[in-house]
Amino acid sequence: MIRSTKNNEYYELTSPIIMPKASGFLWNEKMMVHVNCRGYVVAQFMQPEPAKYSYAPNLEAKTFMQPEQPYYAHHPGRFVYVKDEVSGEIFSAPYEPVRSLPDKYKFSVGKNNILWEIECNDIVIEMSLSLPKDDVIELWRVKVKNLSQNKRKLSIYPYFSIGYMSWMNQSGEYKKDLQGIVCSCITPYQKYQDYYKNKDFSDKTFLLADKEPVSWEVNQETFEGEGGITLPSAIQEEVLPKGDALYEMPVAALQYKMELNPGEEKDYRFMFGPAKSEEDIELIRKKYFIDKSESGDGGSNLSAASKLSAAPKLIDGFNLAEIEYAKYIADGRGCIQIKTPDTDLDNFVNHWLPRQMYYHGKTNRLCTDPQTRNYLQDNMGMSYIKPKVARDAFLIALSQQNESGAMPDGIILSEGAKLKYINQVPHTDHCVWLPICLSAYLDETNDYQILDEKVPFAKSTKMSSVFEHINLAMHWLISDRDRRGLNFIKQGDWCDPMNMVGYKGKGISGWLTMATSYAFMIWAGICEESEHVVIGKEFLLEAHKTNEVINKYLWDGEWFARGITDDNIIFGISKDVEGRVYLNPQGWALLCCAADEIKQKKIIKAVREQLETPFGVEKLAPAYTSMREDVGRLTQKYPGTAENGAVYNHAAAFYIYALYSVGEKDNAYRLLRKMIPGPDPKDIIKRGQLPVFIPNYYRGAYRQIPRTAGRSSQLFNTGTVTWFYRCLIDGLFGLQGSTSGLRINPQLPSDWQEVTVKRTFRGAELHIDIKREPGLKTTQVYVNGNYIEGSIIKELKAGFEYKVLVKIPPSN
Ligand code: CEZ
Repeated sequence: MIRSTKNNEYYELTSPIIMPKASGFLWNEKMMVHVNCRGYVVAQFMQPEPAKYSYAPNLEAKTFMQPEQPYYAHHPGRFVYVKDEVSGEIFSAPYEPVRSLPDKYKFSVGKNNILWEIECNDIVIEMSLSLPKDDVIELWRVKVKNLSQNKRKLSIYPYFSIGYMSWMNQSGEYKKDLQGIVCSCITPYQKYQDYYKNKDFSDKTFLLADKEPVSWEVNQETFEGEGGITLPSAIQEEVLPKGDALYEMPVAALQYKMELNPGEEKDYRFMFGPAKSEEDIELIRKKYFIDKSESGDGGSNLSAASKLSAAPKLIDGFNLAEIEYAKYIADGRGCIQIKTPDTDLDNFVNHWLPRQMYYHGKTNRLCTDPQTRNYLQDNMGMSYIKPKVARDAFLIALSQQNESGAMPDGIILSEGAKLKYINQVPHTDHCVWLPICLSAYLDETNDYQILDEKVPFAKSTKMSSVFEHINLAMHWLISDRDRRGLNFIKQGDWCDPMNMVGYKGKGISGWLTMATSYAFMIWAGICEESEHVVIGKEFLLEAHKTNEVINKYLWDGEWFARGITDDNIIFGISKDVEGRVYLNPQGWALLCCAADEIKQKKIIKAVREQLETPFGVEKLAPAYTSMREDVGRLTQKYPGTAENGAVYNHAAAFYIYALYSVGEKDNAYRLLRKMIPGPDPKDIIKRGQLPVFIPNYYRGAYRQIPRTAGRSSQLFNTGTVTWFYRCLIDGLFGLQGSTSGLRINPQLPSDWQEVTVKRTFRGAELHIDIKREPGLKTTQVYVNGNYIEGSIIKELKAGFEYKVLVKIPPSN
């Protein structure tokens, strides 16, 4: 069974096998843990580059977070083996590695913690994971309960995987004074320069316990023995061998023995994470496990040992950290609380969507050089949550602009960081995101003063205003075109792996030319509002000219082409067998107004017939099944995955936003709804993902490979979420900010009669009822009972509450 709890604080799954990849994630600004329902965990922290403290059992390539993370028996995880000392029966919580099906099972994904409740043979194991707000530590609780009518003799074995830490040096041992296991390694390197770079790394991994174990084992092979990970030999003995690991693969396994009377329960707490030194680990122990209530002075004078078996109601750092973390996550609330006929949509929008946006804005996907388009779009989302964060991000990004007007492929966020991976491949689209993302910030805050902020350029002392910076970027887009007026693509645009269309310097991107036209339109609007009227008119003209070029060279008759290669081959057109129609040119042709009404109808028809699936709208179809050397790496991705024809939600969100921009409210809502798993449990199971985040894609190639279609990538790093939010604010509910106030223009799906929205806007709180009114021709807005002329609510004051009634015409 899959359901949201009454207060929507958790999404619950009551089987470990119907959705084996179902997952949740927790983060703070230094770390992220992605946890699946069976106990497997992908975790990373920043030092400042991403690093691990629980590794795979073999050497693993350092890379960015990948979609469709494969799991396997020795995949890193956090488990508790349970042995009935009388019957010898063994099971493990949450499910891996023993995989004995429990009598009862519950996986609960929360916003600031993740819970499991496992019942086997009248023994209940409850596990919970939370994080502190600032430190890199996993905070685990384990509770053991005896539900049977007789006394039970048990052993439990918390098992935290360490894995293959280093080919240069790895070891581990139990440290009595720290009451925990400490494993150490040296991050491998060969160049002497790296010694100095690595020497301050947190190369230790610790597992600290609040209660003293009866035994432990730190040597993976000794722990498993011939029994293997599913039935380790060591737990079949009376006690664990208390071994260490000496350039052997370590593990962190402890043993607790207990006799539980009927109804009795026992609690344990553990901390797992990286550290530089044992002194640091000692400090962590003090900070989190020393009871603050008793002595109020942090208890430093009392011996650690006496503190360890702490008094029942503890006020220690561990508990305070959980409370503080819950506050931190709750602080990332959005600016709308909705109540619609679609309660599952309400749950997602009110509880989960802003959380995923906050994660992006606060962590920048845990990299020190986020791709420029990701950085701008992720922080665009913060305009609705923490506008100051968005403001600072725009200024940081512009300070790394070249004096030529070009934007870099990545934004350096920490000193000494370098542009890595995809940021070493030249992409031509970064400038378009400046006005597009800034406009959402200006709509929400009206902070046009930002345009006057003086900001430097990369490697230069020259300072210019934000307005001049963006104006320069717009001129750069005009300059980076071929003789037809179409924008070059070099080795990629928004589509990263479209790397061979223009690497010879001639190929153009149809999508980017449309995005450029849209950026010009948006910039013209911002110029207009900031009294740069002449420049505004200039760019409006540029947009019109660009739309003419788009229609001249890219219209294929029923839809728009994706681009033209170095060899002047137009692709993404009806005569192509694979990659015949791409979604992005269609959506952005609507956005930049290049498509007149006839063309709008044609492209919406083409998308619906060729790209729409039960799981959303695909990025292109048919998916490529072989390399196309004048398109590139994209065509080598497995058909239906990622950019090669998946339901790539970011592209789908653009299309949905575009549908709202041309008033296609029912088409837009249908596709928006398909982006969230469910509400039908069969759909959630097919996608294999709980509706607690939007993944970057669901498998596509629906008409080619139906078996895997709809499967979630489980990758929650995606620019989709901020655009989904814009679709709600600017489209579905039409509660979009403007210089003169809040513009009311709802586009409810035809079968909705009424919704209510609590909208926080520039410090004011608006309680908005939107209702269909029989016989009404145009929308009418009443504020505190007074009819207001037009559709903009003006002079809203921060700190004030307003009751708003919006009457809308009946659906035709
Ligand atoms: O990365 C994303 C980028 O972060 O791909 C999007 C792009 O717009 C985002 O900025 C579409 O291409 O290199 C690859 O092949 C990867 O597929 C990346 O393109 C992709 C990563 O999977 C992260 O999703």
